Amino acid sequence: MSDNVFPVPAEVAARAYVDDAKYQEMYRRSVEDPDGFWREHGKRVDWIKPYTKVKHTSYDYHNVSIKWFEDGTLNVSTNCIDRHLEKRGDQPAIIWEGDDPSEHKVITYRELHHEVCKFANLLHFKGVKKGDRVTIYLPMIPEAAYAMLACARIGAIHSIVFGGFSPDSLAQRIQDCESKVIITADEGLRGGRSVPLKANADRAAEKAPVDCMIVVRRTGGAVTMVEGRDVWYHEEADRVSDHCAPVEMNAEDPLFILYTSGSTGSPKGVLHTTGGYLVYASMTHQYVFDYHDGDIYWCTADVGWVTGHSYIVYGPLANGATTLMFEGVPTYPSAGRFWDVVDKHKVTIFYTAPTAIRSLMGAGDEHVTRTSRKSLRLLGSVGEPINPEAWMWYHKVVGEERCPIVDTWWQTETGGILITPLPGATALKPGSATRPFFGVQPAVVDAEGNFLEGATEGNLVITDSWPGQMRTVYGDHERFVQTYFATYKGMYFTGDGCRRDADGYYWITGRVDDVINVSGHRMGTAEVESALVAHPKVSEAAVVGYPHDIKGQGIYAYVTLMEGEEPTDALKKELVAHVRKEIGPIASPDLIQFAPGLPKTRSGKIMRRILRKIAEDSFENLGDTSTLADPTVVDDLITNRQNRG
Ligand code: 6R9
Repeated sequence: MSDNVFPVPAEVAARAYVDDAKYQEMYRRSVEDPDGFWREHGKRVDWIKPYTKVKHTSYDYHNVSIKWFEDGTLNVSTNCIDRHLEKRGDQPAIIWEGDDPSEHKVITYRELHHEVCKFANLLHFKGVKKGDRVTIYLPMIPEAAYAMLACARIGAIHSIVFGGFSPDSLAQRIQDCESKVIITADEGLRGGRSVPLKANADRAAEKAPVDCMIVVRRTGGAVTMVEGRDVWYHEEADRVSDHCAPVEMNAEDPLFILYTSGSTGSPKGVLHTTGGYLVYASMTHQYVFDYHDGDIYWCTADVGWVTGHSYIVYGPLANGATTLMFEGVPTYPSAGRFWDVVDKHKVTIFYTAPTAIRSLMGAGDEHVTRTSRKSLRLLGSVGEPINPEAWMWYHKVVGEERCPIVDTWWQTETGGILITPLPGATALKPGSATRPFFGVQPAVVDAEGNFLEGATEGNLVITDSWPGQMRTVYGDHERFVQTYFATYKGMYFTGDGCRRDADGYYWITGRVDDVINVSGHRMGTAEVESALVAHPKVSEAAVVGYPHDIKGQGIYAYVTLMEGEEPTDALKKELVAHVRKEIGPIASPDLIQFAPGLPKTRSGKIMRRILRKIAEDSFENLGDTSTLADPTVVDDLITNRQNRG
């Protein structure tokens, strides 16, 4: 191994579920005999009617179909709660840490059962039935987990919309899945500031009417309740019983929809189902984080993203774990907040995103070193490639060289982690997600789809299904097939590029499509473009990503104005505000360049390759520009570029 390598520490190997030999053996079996492997591991969840069939999947372009455990029945909420009650009734299921450091709450499995049953009964009382869609637009409060599990208990399909999305984005997601119920809160609280969730939901509901809005009281801020439509959660929950019989679900019944950005069109409703998802989320949670009884596990994601679904709620709770849920932000009240929380709750496993690591790294080591962090034994990273500098800082300063780092590569579509180290088995290389999890068969292909062998670089595909894979795009199976199975026939295309080294380690290099990754949040450039052109002064817009020290990628927008409009700084601000309003703050352009013309081919296609280079401030080698309709536009773009150095 030529790179900087960190071998498995002896103490870590000693307590881990798998060492390298066991990994090799289990991995081999998982790909040689997937049916046998998953027949055995599917038993980790409790089934009402055990499955007899295991894997029934086809990646054939003409007939893409993915089914796992298809004749089994189960309920996700009983797997996450009821089955633990006997042994762990008094064990904390959720430790909630508020935005304000003086606020925290511990919810035992028994209390979780009580809360989820009440919420489920309330939903039932409001007419929600099996298969109905429920939109959840909540801050990071325990009620978010109760609401998810309550839906699962009665067989409703939840669709969580991140609290940072605008009313329009929320409306679009309500409409797409035809949800008739929204669960929201009066306000969210982040970094001492309130987020007007109920007011946003009201505005969304003007465009996408719902029958019922259930409002959780978080801050006590003033809201308008609409008679006949809106109810307070705390008032209604008092009226319903805390017993609720779980609904028997087929393994392939939908569990949730989660919208995610792609390279074209509006966000896609990624659909995950019940059995395979739970088996996969719980198994990866146990093995990747080497979760043992007594661990205090903290994933800092928001439940509005897939990481929150699989690794705050479903995976950990299915394993009877103690999962910490954090309402706030990494820098409030100080840049030492994460480590204060680690010390306060004696967190042993900590899972966060590179963007947070980079921003805390910039805030200075003293925020870290003033804390103890003795409880920590494992660190994790997710959401984007972690640069080796950030990895080294995380390892040295945060983990004091004692804690392995699991750099976990996966996607909303994959349901759970696909490429990752296992702490007791895998020597680490900073910046590499290392090796595939059990049952995952990655491959690297060239632009034509030819397999590239050995040490190589190309596009990352997965050649066979795993239980946590998404099943379809909600309401649009053809879009599912076209997006993931049409580029390279017979394979799942991830949209990511990667390098594989001589040791067979995978290094994810980032998206190869028109998706940008801003602070670990996926954003389709097309979405930002359509928000920009919706502004009356904008005639055309092209959006690309560019390297950003903290965010990983920043949003760079080239904007052509309508005839006669003045390109002013005030207008730039107005455009940023406009995008925030249309999509949400996470889509705010970092840099806007007014461009009298965009580089286009004679057929009118924008040459993004050129725009990317200029945004990266590396325009010496723009490649072939001979197909441009008007090559002179490029000079103007370079002269007026916004990212210098
Ligand atoms: C879980 C999640 C998925 C995209 C994915 C890739 C990037 C995620 C990564 C990573 C390098 C890692 N990504 N984890 N890149 N190393 N460990 O983030 O899902 O929001 O759907 O984003 O994020 O580009 O394709 P999602």
